[in-house]
Amino acid sequence: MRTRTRLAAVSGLAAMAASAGLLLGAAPASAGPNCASGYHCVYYLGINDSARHSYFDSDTDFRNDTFNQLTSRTGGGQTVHNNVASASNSSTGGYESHYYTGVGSDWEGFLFCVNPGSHVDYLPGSLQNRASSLRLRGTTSINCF
Ligand SMILES: [Ca+2]
Repeated sequence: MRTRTRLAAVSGLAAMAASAGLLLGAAPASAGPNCASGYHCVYYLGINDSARHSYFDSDTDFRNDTFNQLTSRTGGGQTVHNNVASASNSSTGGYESHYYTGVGSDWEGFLFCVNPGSHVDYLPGSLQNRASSLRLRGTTSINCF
């Protein structure tokens, strides 16, 4: 009986070690503020005080999107196109969020990018209210927020 008990304890430890190894081996999840895991979020004004829209993938045209989350805040229901003031990146796949002034998949007019797990709360004035599309990219050498 004593031997059996000891074996159970040892295999329990092995299971714990195995699950710890799995956690370490998983791709790191990067959480930006006020943005659900896996999403690339934009805000009408500040990250914590305005309405939000969350993108799960690239989007070639912000003209058909609205700030449809946290809509009781400033900017709720407004179009996303030319109204982005802040951005947060909670990518779980390590994707950078790249924003452009152009509409369409030719990705014209690069504006700025946000690294996984990073954010920009109020873009510099010259970059505010200009984003029209979002492209998810893997790690680039471009200097992002
Ligand atoms: Ca769209």
